Amino acid sequence: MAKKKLNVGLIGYLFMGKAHSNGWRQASRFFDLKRDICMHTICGRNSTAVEKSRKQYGWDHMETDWRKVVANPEIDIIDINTPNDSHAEIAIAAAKAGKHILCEKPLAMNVKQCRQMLQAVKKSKVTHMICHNYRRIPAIAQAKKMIKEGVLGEIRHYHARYSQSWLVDPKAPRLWRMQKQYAGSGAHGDINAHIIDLARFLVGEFDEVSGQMHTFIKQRPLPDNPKKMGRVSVDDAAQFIGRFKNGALANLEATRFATGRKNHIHIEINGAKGSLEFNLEDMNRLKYFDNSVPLDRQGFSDIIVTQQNGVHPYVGQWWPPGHIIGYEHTFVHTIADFINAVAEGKSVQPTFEDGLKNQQVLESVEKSANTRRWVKV
Ligand code: SOE
Repeated sequence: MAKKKLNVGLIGYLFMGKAHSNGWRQASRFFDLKRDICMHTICGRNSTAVEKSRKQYGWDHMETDWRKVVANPEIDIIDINTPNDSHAEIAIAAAKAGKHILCEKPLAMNVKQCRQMLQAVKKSKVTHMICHNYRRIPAIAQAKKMIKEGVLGEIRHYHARYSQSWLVDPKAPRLWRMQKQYAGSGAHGDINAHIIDLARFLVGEFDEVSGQMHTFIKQRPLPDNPKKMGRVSVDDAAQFIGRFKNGALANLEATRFATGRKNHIHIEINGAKGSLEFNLEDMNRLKYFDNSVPLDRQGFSDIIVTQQNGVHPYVGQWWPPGHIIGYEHTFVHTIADFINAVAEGKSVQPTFEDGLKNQQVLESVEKSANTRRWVKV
């Protein structure tokens, strides 16, 4: 019997719209899905650009008004890839219309909006997921498995840095990501959000934080009129230390000014029995230090996370051992798990509750930076 198909409406067609379109296209080709996916409608404000994306990414229909996609009874799933200030409005309307929702990070502009979104999806009993795609990097999923098995013992340190350099050039235009009214925050909500999510995924919940946020370049050329300058109203970099509820210590930094680092996540987790190290620029490897190895042969082993038959997570669905995968595969993994959760009426992490908890950490750091004191999350 043919599997019931799920019609998807994608809101937002730029970078994340492209990454998610690839995910919707590839998921059924590499994973056993419990439902067929129909790439029904792609939506964005610029009709010429959206039509070009519709053709290129392979969507059946295009729309310029997200409200029409949400109101369309044919649509089962709404995938939100718009600037942060519209996430809440779209998600709450989609939940009220009974749509299952995948939403890009950060979930919303603030904790208040996150609570409203969570309340709406719980009331509608729809499946809800925030797209923290890095949880589904095979090496990260492998790290989670090893930590869960107790391989590291009691965790003492989570040290993570997410570093980019796309704003080092003062001539880089002032996009929506640099305007508080559209983005909520800068590097903090955009990329600290990712390493905060991985901290919660791999180590546990935050208890208290102390942070600082900084804007290096305070004026930038406007995108549509480079002769005019506009104020940058968000952080270029955000750092914080913290304590987890389980006693581990946290040290996180997100920056768009790490000259030379294009999209670099470095994570090191130190436990009583061993350590793990991960580098997104070398994302198929996981470094592992086993403290039980005799002293004369100790060292970080270099696990290439590409084994098949479930030995390593996700990666076996693609190619034989050693044939590595990339950034775009993490969206395919996320969407495959989301579709199967929708099909089974189950919850799939990270949920909007994870998005709310992430926002609580983000806001606590911002409060600490503004008051220059420790803040309980
Ligand atoms: C920009 O910093 C960005 O596109 C983030 O918004 C994404 O979440 C990250 O995966 C890549 O960089």
